Amino acid sequence: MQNPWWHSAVVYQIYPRSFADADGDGMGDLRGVIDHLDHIAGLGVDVIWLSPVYPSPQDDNGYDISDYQGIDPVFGDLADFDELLAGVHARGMKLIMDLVVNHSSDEHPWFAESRSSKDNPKRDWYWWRPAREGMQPGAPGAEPTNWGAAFGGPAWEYDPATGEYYLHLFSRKQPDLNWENPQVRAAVHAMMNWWLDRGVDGFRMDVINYISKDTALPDGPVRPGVAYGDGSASYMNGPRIHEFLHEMHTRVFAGRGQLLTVGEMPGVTIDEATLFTDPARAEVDMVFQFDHVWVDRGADPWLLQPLQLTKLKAILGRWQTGLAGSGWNSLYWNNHDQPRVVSRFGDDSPRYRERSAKMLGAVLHLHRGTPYVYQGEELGMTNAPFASIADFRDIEALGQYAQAVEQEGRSPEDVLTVLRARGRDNARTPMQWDASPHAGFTTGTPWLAVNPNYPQINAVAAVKDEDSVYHFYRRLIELRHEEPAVVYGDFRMLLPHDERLYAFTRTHEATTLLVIGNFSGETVRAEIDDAAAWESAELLLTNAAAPRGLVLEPWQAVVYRRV
Ligand code: TEU
Repeated sequence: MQNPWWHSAVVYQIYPRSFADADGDGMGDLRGVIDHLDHIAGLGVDVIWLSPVYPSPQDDNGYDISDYQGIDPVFGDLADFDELLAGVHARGMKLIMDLVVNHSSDEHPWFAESRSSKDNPKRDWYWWRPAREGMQPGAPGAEPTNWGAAFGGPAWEYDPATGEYYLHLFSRKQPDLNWENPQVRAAVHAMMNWWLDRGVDGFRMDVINYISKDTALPDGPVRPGVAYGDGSASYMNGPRIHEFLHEMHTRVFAGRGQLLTVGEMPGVTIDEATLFTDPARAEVDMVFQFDHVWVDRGADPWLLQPLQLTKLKAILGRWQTGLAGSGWNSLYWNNHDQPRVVSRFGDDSPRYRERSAKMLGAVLHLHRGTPYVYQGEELGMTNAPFASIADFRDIEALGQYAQAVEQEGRSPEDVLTVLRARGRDNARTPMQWDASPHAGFTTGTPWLAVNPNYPQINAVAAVKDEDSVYHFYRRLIELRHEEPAVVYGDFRMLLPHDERLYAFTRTHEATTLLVIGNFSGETVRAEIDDAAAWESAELLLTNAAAPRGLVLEPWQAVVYRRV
């Protein structure tokens, strides 16, 4: 079988709300994206993934959709969308859309019908349940299960009109769709086909491994100090998930060719991912796994864990080996849900910000899989200085803060410390285009404050400077397109017990690449086998002066090639 085109592709994610605001309302829009397409094309990426732009009450910044076949007026209209798609295609790139169908908005007409009465034909399109046996409907603790929602509070909302509860794994404005109902699946398939017919090139599928639930809906385990139970065993990789994804493939993707599908799958295991991405099973092309971004998450969610490099390497190494035979990895440090990687795993101080951002880029991009670049990552954008909870806008940060502080008695300072380090708004501060007010993102008032470091960190400065993070990412992407060993080389982890160096080789036919990243502020010698031969090999790429004798400067990355 011919290798799929996306094996050698790199994807760039746009979070439209924070990308570029052309009309001055403080929120990014499609015109802003159109205006900046050359910035993205200049990096050499192959695909753009657009976070949701559909009509939405914006309770979760567009991940709560009230019309799957339109564009929210905040972002523009379908004519703008068609112009954007044409602009992307004209530059030789593809565009994939976000598909958010585990849940809709509570303002979607489907849900309005569903909640209108118990015998409405769409009642069964969502998860409705009566109060817990023997409890007064609506009373505290009468929810059908003990599950907590991702954004704080219970996962069930009482609806007095019909005296029942509906399930929402995320906010109460994001009711879960009932995929058991074949009409729901058919409606989603029709909608997807409508977008593909319009010319889009695939989908990133939001929490797609949650769509199949154990219909018994049992209570989940409760951890000490936590207000609600964990229901995830009933919906992560649920009983019919493979059937639903294969059916979707058959009804939507089959015969279309040249698409890209990536399933976002919190809690997916390597064994499951092997099945999801086995081409012979026809489900999805690749998945986003979460093990490596949960590396610094401890048993207590409100205690900050420092990075343990050996653990990160063990996780990513396992995924490399696990999907080496069949299946395919996606590779990412950042997206709109994760803190900025240079602040998280690198050193965002002025001295080492650029160098560590490049090192992190090199390590990620030289793994086997399809790399994803999140807007601003190519500039080495950093976490934001949030002074207090009032500076956050994210429904997750606000909801979790309320539950932890008000219901669970956590100290506000502890919770804030974790939100500052890990909160999603770190990724959502506006894109830093230039040194003008609000970083050139908007002429109005931005919906979330621009990071005050924009006079130093911005796209104009980065594009001008040949040594910038931007140009380093451009070279990494170029290398993937030119060197088959980057795409297909077998992965071998070196120095698994080293807490400072991340080292591995990639071997394809006669070519071997050696990649070493120094995850520390110290100068470190890499004690690998065959060091002498590597020292005289071709140095393909580094982010500092060429090392002598495999001695790496703080945060240095080196890539050598031997043929
Ligand atoms: O995120 C899924 C998810 O698991 C999130 O809970 C995420 O891991 C967490 O917020 C990290 O702190 C997807 C979207 O990417 C996210 O933006 C949405 O809020 C969520 O689904 C609901 O649609």
